[in-house]
Order: sequence, then structure tokens, then C-alpha cells
Amino acid sequence: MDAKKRFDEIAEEIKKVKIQGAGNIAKSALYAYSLIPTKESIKKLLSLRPTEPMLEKVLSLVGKKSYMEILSHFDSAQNGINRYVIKLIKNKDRIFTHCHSTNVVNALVFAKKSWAKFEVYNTETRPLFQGRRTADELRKAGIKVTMFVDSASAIAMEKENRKDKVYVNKVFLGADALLHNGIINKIGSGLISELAYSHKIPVYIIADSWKYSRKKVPIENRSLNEIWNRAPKDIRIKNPAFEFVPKKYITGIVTELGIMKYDKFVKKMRN
Ligand code: RI2
Repeated sequence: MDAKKRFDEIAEEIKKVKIQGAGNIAKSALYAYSLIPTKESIKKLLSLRPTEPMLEKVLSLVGKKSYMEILSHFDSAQNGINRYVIKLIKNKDRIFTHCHSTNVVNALVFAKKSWAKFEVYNTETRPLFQGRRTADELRKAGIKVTMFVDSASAIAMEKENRKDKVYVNKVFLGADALLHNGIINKIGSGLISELAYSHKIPVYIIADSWKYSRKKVPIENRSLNEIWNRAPKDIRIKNPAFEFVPKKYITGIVTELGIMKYDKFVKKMRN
């Protein structure tokens, strides 16, 4: 296929969230860049999903490292993450997660394959229902999964649900951006983290350290049609795709560098 046509196809798939998740976006953008390696390509690729520092990180390495070197980071980081996440999982855990994160799903599948007996509660994640993908991938790996609508997150975590003594006792969230004062992840993540904090349920961020950014990262606002196609014109609709989670709600962060308190991670990244 013609390189320009393929480049445009990948760009469209990233824009429309057919290619989703910080890592997958960064890898696909790298491939698209390899087809047309120009400054304009970088500009175009960066504009597709503004809340993705990993995309920027990968494109900034082009020319300094080979494609193979850049790509090899993803697997080695995931392997590191898997090894640390398994240390956090105990028998009979009920782990709550939101949206779809490759880093989170891969770590859970690795834990299941290793030995761990746990189950997952997850959210469907409106408006694009990325939670369905999470539920499906976990199910295929033999993990018991129960899905809730986003607005039932409180019920999923509430005490009444704890009668069987097996209750949500950990929240694992992925991330799009790791900032000095907290993280950015899919819309709903702030609410879920605040809820978990109020129930004293630990929240762990599971993410590749290449998502770290020293810059101000904007929150992407997406098409209103994702919320309500052909809505009456006089109804205002907002569709922020992401949400900030302040570090006070984060018990720890798991990256390929280890399990750390959030401040320690930031300090390490700054050095
Ligand atoms: P990976 C996703 O963004 C979600 O917010 C998710 O938590 C994050 O990327 C995870 O990234 P989107 O592309 O762990 O679904 O997959 O908007 O790298």
C-alpha cells in the first residue's frame, strides 16, 4: 500500500480511538512516522491525542535511537511492571479497574498465569465502552470479571457488597500522563479514586514510566456525538476524555522502576 495512504489510515485510527491506549498509540505513531519521516508527520501525529506524553516521548527519540531500540522498551517495561504488580496481589483479592489499559490488563493476565487467585470488578467506561474490551480480555485469560455501569462504581465498592468478606480491596488504574502532582487517566478515574480513598481502598497506578511529563498536559475534549448523536442543538454537551487524579488519592505507582510512593517516583524521574 502507498505510504501516504497507510499513514493517513493510522492517523485516523488513532484519532477515532480504534487504536487506543497510551502505549498502542505511541507504537502505532512510531510506525506511521517510519512511513513518512518528516517534521510535518510529527506535528500531525502529536495533534491526534493531546493527552498522551508517551506519544511525544517516542517521537522525540526518533533519530536518537533505532526503531528497534525504542520498540523494545515497551516489552521490557511491561515485563518489569508484571513482576512488581504480582507482589501486590493476594489470594482472593477483588481488584477494581476502569477503562482499558494494556499495562493493567497484561499485568493481571501475567498474575493469573503465574498463580494468583483473584477476581476483577470493572466499569463499562462510557462513552466508548472500553471496559468491554478489558472484561473480554480478562475473561479469555480465565479471570472472573464482573462489569458495572460507571455510575455503579459506588455500589461496587460499598460495604453492603462486602457481606461475603470478599470485597473490592484494591483499585488498579492505568494512566495516560504521569505528572508531578498526580496522574491523568480516563474520565471517571478521579471520581473512582476519591471514592476508593473515602473507603480506605488503596489505589495503585500501573503505568510505563515513559508516560511521565514535566509539561502541562491538556485534557482532550472529544466529539459530542460520542455522547449523544444528533442531540437537540440547544443542549450543551461536554465530553472530556480524561481526568486528573491528585497524588493524595494514590497509594502507590507501579512502573518498570518498581513500586513506589508517588513522590518518590517523581523524584526519580526528575533525576
Ligand atoms: P495503556 C487510555 O486512553 C485509557 O485512559 C487508559 O487508562 C490508558 O490509555 C492506558 O494506556 P484511550 O486511548 O496502559 O483509551 O494502554 O483514550 O498504555
